[in-house]
Amino acid sequence: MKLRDISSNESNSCLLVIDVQNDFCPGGALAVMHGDQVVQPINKLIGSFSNVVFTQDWHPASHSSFASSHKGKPPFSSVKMPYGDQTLWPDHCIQNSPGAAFHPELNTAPAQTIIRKGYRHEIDSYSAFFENDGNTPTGLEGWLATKQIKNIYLAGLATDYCVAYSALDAARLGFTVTVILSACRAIDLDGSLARQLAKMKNAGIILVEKFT
Ligand code: VGL
Ligand code: ZN
Repeated sequence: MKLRDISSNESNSCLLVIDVQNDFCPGGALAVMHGDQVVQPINKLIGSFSNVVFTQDWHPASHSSFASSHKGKPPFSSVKMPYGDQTLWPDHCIQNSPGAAFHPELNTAPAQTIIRKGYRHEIDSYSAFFENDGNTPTGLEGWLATKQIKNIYLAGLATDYCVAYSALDAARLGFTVTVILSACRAIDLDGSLARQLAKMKNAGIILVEKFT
């Protein structure tokens, strides 16, 4: 089957654009290499979908996922939280800060809803569906269900964190999931990109370079 045979502009498909925010782009607090290069491909993709949802990493100051909240712990080290291991990050995407804003060239107008995540002090949320305890819902599943959406296409930042966690949760929930890799960029911490790509493949997620 050719990829173009999958009709993305059908009402049962949704493009999920993950965390295309200033702090994940060059010059930002948690810059992903070439993170800004996803903007133009995503703007193009948006035109092919009749349903578009954005996510926004949205932390309070002193969030528990920030290394600065853990004395003696450097960024990119890890701590045990009640819900499991948590990587510690530089302070990023603080609510209402310029770093938390979407990239200025991202076409956000078509967004039907914007899911904010990581807004509770004690818990991080990589996935657009569940917080990092794997259990607390963001509400996105219900939104998609009431719209009768079955197919999810993902693009954004970062491939190996918020995109992968969202894709894996979507697959677990029974959606047909496609990740458009040319519209994603990765953090790649200690081999995380290869690990997460393998995990996604194993979960039956369709990984494509391009969407045409
Ligand atoms: C993300 C680390 C921390 C992401 C968010 O959007 O992939 N990564 N917060
Ligand atoms: Zn974050």
